[in-house]
Amino acid sequence: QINEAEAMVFSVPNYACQRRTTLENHNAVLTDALSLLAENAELEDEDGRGVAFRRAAAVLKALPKPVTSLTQLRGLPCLGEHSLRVIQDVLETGSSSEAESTKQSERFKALKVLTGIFGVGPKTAAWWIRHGINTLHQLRASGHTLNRAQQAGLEHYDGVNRPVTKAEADAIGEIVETAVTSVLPGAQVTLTGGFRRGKLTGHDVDFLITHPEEGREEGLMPKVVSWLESQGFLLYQKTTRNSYLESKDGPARPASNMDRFERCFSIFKLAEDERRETKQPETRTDGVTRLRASEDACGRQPALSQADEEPKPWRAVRVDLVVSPISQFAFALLGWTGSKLFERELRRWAGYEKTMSLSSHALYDNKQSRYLKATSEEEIFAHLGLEYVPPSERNA
Ligand code: 8DG
Ligand code: MN
Ligand code: MN
Repeated sequence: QINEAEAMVFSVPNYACQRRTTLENHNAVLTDALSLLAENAELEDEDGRGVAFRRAAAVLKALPKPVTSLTQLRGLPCLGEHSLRVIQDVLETGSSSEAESTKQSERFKALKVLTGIFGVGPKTAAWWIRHGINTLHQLRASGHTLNRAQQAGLEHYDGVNRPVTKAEADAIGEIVETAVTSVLPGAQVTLTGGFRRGKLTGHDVDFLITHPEEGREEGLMPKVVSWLESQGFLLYQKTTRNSYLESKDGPARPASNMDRFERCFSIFKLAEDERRETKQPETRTDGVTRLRASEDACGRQPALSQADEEPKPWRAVRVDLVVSPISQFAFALLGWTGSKLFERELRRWAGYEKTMSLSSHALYDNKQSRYLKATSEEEIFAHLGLEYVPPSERNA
């Protein structure tokens, strides 16, 4: 039994970018419950509520020990009434009844399945549900028109929704490296996103591409994509041109948090022999494990039907590619490393505490009316008056 009077009272700074959040989480049950409620809010297109739950979860992720009583949380930032109720429920009963009932609800399940299709957001999913579509089967049967991204998303649903391992990310990294240096020798590829933060799995693989000579990176993406396509590595790709406007005294201030780099959202075709890992039976999204043809106990060729196709010798992997000029590289690297909440908190800190505007392109000081240059992430943190937080400690 833990004596409440002896239990330590935690202290945590207000902004996630002031904290060191590693992958070691002493309060996973609490943060899983809050994260699920955040996900549900996001699926319901209620981003404000989503952020509130994400902030609360991030505070608990930063704690050095498991929470044992509510009194330890007194004075902590970002813990609203609703989040505290969820925490209390978990502390008293071992689980959150709200998170559990959300997880079981038909609407949550339908929203999750439908937004699991690449190219489908909460609004489209909600519209389909209103029209009686709750499953992939119902969607396929409905004859609804799907755009190109959604068609690819539906076709490669299992692959896109299966976690990507670090080994797979490294294999994709080698392919991207080969593609990039083939079309522009000297160009550099950097792994960003969750894998740069040390995560062992991810929902996609993120890369940032640049060249040490300013301007040499221009027009690089279409060439990289053509190379990848010619080698049969792409199942889907959509490339967006750089729309970032240069003004005479520096880059124009971006209108929103969306950046304007040349980028490519893609689905890679990764061959089994390029995955550098021990092969395991494939797990279907319905949780049924099926054996590979070679593992059929009786040595029979398994019958091919629509429901049980031959296992593929490759898997689909979501990959994001971004090209940045070297002058903006540090900002792009910081912006694409995440976590999403850490990024949001950096921008909030910059705006509210420093009267600065931070984007993946630049840092603008609104008081001095000028851009603050940086060639490393360390310099950006210094401009912001923050202690440097390495990628592995940005897992807020
Ligand atoms: P995961 O894939 O393992 O699930 O996690 P992740 O790598 O942290 O998430 P992500 O969704 O791949 O996002 C990685 C980073 O990229 C994150 O910090 C947010 C950033 N990012 C986007 N889209 C955009 C965008 O349009 N503009 C900018 N500036 N950043 C973006 O995902
Ligand atoms: Mn990612
Ligand atoms: Mn991504």
